[in-house]
Amino acid sequence: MNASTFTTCWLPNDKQVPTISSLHITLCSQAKVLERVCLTYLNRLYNKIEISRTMTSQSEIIIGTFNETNQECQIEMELDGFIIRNEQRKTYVLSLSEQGLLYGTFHLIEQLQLGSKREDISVVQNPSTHIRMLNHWDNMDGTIERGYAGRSIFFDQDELSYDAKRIQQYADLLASVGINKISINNVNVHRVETKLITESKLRELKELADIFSENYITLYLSINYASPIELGELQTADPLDDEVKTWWKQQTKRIYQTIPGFGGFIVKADSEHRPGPFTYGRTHADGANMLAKALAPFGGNVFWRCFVYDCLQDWRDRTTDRARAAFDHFQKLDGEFDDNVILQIKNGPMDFQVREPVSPLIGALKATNYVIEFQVTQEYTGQQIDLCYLMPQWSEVLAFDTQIKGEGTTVSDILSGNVYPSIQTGITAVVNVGNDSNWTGHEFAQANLYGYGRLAWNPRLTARTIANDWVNSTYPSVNEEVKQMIEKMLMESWVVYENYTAPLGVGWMVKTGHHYGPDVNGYEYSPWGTYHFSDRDGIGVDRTKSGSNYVNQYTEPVAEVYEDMTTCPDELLLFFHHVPYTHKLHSGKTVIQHIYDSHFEGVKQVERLILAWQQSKDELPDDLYEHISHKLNAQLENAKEWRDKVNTYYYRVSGIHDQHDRKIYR
Ligand code: GCW
Repeated sequence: MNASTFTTCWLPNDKQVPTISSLHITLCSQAKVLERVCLTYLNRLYNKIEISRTMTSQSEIIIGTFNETNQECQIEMELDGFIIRNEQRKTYVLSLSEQGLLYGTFHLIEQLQLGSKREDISVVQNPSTHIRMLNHWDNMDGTIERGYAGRSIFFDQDELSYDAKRIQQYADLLASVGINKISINNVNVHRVETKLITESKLRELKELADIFSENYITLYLSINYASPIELGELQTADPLDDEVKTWWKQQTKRIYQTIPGFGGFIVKADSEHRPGPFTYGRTHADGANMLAKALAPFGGNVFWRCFVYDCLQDWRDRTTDRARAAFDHFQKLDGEFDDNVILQIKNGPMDFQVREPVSPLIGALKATNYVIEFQVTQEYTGQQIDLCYLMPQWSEVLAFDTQIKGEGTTVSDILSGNVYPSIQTGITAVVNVGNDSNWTGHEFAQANLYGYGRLAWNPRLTARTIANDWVNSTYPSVNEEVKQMIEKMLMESWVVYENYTAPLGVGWMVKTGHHYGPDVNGYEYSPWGTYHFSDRDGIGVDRTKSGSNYVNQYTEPVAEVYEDMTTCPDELLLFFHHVPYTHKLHSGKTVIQHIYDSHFEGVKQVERLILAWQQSKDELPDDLYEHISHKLNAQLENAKEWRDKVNTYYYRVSGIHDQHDRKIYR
């Protein structure tokens, strides 16, 4: 891997021509990272950078904590928040901590990159969430589970193998949007990866941990719940067994001896064939707390995933509903978890589909720490071949009103720790990065990585603001009109993707295994609990009182809204109800006509994206033009395949003609 073969994404790059003459920076803070960041990125915006350690009459930018700069902090600040203020032609970047100074410095760089005048920059920012994390699903053989951007940037051939320079740049990208925690290996911890917590591997990991920690990003590892057995040291992994407890305590102590700033463990237990406490008749609280107690003396945390469901379900069994599983397993354990256990809850009750309701577990846990888990990697949303900008989806999730404490109890309020104030909360996500030169496979998928960080920091930012900032920082030299076109492409893309894939919240219909492209009945008779129950009369899953009663996991009046077909939002209708094809939506269309219309429209929309892109050819760098054209053409093929398979399937089962008599294969 060659250090010069990757791009800097939204940070100023070395091709950029400096437009501003010179800049005098005074670094009152000793943090070495600040000097490096200024020299690397401000250097690309200014012809000449001078750095001094003490304030002089020349100082234009002064970076330091309130104490170091003798500036007053008049408002309440989070430790990692920052202030940028101008006084007598000097710009101060201020914080209570070095970490906050790094975020403030990156913010200043971004504002300058976006064209703001230094003297006009004035902000106070505090993050809404404490935990802003990324999870890699990288395997040590270099592959990435659900990765669509090349191979791992951390591992190869069962070894740790990375380009330190690239990792440093990655850490810069992440810190520039406020990410503060990272786990580097797949939650499915296989044989080789189980050894990551052993001594020789830990020594190798130390250097990697140091690169991240320079940017205030804490390193975590996914662990195998059955490690004591798999590493050949014990016969059991029973969390209540004294030998097991001692084993984990010793193992953890060794980890901290080698990597003092280690963050802790991510655990996927009793999920999709992974081992867990159920084997021993113990609860998930028993399992998580046992690990938490080993980590507690060192300040470490356990992220314990709630993606626990029966993946060996009999499709004939209509009493089991996978959507119920996380709530059924974890809600009853509320209050039983140690303080350093953080449950990790997927945003929806199923699995990162293009459209799902918000997981009812969010808000229902009142005395437990938790994070929501998003999927930046586009497993079910186009695999970084199809364009799908996910900020509109996540903003909707974060703004969802759970009504748990009356009207106005949004998901983001809960995750900010404002609803149950004493608990540690936040956001995590499965990342979309690999060793492709543009990091994310589809270059526009960088916007999902960037946007994830921005949204985790401030869930109230709009998807449009984030898209606008990303486009402007990433393509500073592209003309305004084209920038607006790219922004528009991003903003439409989620709905476009939804239009040509599974309709009205029913989900799945993907090819099995790799999950790209359509197979309407691919999962219909499988053990995975992912069905749409289409027959000649209708489609959808009855999750109301007359069905699985999943709706009852929501608080009133949310439950009632979903229970009642007349109030259930169209886009989630088939998630909650089984309806006849002739059922009329709020939009006035029948379900079957909606299926036809949205699938024809989805393909048209992709064609329009291609046309707009082609019309901008002259204004775009050749390599970017080619790269995106190639992706869009592949997306069009995929969209057509979805359109034709879904339309034909539903024409055949329903026998109902398209009102507009368009081409549906018989
Ligand atoms: O969506 C499913 C994926 C699995 C993944 C699992 C999980 C890491 O298909 O590949 O395993 O979710 O979240 O654990």
